[in-house]
Amino acid sequence: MKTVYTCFCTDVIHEGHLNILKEAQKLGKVIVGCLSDKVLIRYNKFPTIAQEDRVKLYRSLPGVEQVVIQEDMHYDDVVTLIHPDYIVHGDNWKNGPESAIREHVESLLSAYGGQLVDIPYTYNEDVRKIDMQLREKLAMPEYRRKRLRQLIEMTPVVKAMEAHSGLTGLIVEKTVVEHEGKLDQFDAMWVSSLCDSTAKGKPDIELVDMTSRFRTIEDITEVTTKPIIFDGDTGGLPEHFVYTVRSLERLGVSAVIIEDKTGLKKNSLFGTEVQQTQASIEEFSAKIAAGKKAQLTDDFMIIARIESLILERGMDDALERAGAFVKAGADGIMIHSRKKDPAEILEFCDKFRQMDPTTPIVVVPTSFNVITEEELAAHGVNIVIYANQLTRSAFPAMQKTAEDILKNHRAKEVDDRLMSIKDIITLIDEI
Ligand code: SPV
Ligand code: MG
Repeated sequence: MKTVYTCFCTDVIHEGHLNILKEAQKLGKVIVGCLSDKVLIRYNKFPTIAQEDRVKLYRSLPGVEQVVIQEDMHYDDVVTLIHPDYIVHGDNWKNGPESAIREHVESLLSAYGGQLVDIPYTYNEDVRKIDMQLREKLAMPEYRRKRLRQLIEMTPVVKAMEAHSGLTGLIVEKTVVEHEGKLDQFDAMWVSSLCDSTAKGKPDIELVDMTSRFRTIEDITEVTTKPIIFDGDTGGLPEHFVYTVRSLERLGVSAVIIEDKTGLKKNSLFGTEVQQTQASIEEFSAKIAAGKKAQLTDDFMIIARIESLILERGMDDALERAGAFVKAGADGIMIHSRKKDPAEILEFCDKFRQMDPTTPIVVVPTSFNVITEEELAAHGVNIVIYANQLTRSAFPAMQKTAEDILKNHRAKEVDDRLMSIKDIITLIDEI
């Protein structure tokens, strides 16, 4: 009896999966792989049911002899373990980033004469509906909100990218790359005060009011499913912050980061070039505690951002604040720096981890951009935020196009570097 292996990465079984199983059974005894949570989040959709429940689901399907967990995007381990005569998969992986995985499978099989069988992918109205229902489930506030905490548990480092509109949200949602044979994508979105304000042509001084900031969140949540970390600036008055917490929870936001500044807030990247005042430990701790008391769900996170390094108050002050803010109830600590050298960030992380091994650490490597996510994770960082790079890449491109049309009195010269109208209209999902 021949052995057939197929790997599933779905929470709902539809006609397409049953068809794959039916075809696989014709070839031999069928072993189904359940792609582990860790791999699923890098590769495909976020799981809406637990890994154990997916295993149970696959085991209950007709003709399935055995279910194994596939712990890597690539099939090396399962091939070594099972040595299947056939690997069966829907033929949709022939195109796009997943084709790199398929090529690797081909090379593994060819080493011992195994065979790859591509089954025509089933796509009909029922399958489309199931896909849409899964997406909708992921987009709902109760699912989206808890997803950041889940990700912190599931992945060594959560990667968040800035979004300030439906379109930038879609870029963060949909961008998947294949690099050196592995697929990757962003885990979460950062709704930056700098970029949200800049998109509205306003300075980053808490001038754009919360109603407007919530509108931005809604534009993003309408078209995406990934979790949101909201830049709450100073959080405002504690009496106002408690309402912000409730609104953010209701919108399905996973976390708010508030910074320990008081008075007129200016962007941190100005550092000491402008007048900025740090809140006292007592004042800021009281704000965190008020927010935590107001929060209704267990999922939501209030993350305290420490500005001591930005304002050149020293490492000891930063660490003292971190300890105090965690004591006040903060669910995470963001440490910021505007130095190019990541040394002070790493020193903070190492020292903080000695006193607190678990509270999540968040960093924003805009200035210290030489360091990689992996290096940061090795120093205990849990969340890396790319805070403004989409805005900063779009702005010069738009400015150059405007200048060139003015110079040429027509748009022909710029056309080659523009996205086609067809591409832009197909970027947006139709319901
Ligand atoms: C933002 O993106 O608005 C931030 C991060 O607060 S920073 O601009 O680095 O202060
Ligand atoms: Mg900000």
